Amino acid sequence: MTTQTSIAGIKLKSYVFNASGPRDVTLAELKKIGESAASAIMMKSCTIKPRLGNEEPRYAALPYGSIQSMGLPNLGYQEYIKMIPVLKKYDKPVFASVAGLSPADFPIMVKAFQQSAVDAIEVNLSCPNIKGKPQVAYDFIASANVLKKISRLGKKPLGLKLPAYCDLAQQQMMAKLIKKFGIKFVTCINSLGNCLVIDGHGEKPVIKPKQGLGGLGGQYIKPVALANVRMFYELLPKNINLIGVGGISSGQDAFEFLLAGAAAVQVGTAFQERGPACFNKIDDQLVKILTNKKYPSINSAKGKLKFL
Ligand code: RRO
Repeated sequence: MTTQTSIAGIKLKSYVFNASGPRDVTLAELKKIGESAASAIMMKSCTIKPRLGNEEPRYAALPYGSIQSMGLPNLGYQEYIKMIPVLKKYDKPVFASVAGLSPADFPIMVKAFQQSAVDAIEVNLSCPNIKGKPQVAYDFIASANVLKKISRLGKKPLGLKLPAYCDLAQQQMMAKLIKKFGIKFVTCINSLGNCLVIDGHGEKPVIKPKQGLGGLGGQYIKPVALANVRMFYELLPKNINLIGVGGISSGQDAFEFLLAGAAAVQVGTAFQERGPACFNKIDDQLVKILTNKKYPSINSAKGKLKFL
């Protein structure tokens, strides 16, 4: 039994790969993902120019996850384009991730990746950690403006990395845009933005940027991520694939996302904390669950959540 799956027609040898963010900024880090059991290589969200990111400390591990305000540290999109031929040698799909600092940045980067050998492009509309810049996908007019600029620049599938929505009306608005602009996959969810973790002993936040506000990840946000996958599974046609991310650290977590309707999952905090061995471990555990439950494939269990 395998957990092979596909996203926007791109074949993946397993259900599990890395989320954009942790351990995927440099070529050396991306090569380690290539060597691992991750079924694809997702690159760090990039900007037009290289960025060092926010001030340290900007990441803290927590009992059930993490909080961070990295601030988009990356090498600039042109460096990632140069890496693609090297990364393609690992015989797995390579995903680019683009995060414009202004609406005009998105078409420049999407066009360049459309002309590269990358397999698909995840458009990040949900970075919570750029000072003075709101998460684009909470503003549906701004989102439509970006999607209009990027939807016809080439044939490679475009996906959206979305923030957590906590109201069905928001998911309905976004689903309309996804359908209108031909988006082929949707990744739910980015870290839960602008959370505050306080070290009561020191009477301070645990990270420095934005007075301690940062994106919460890991087990804390799994119910939010599952709900977003499920609602988009119900709102979108079945040929638009969902990728689940948020609190996946075991095969059981991955199985829950599969029941909710995810075609694949990405691992963020658990990859940061445990390193590349996590991919094989999570996928192996998922295989055991599917075998015990007599599901012969990913597709046979996808979306099969039962109701009380
Ligand atoms: O780099 C970051 O601070 C960051 C990004 Br771009 C993102 O999309 N989500 C996140 O939690 N951190």
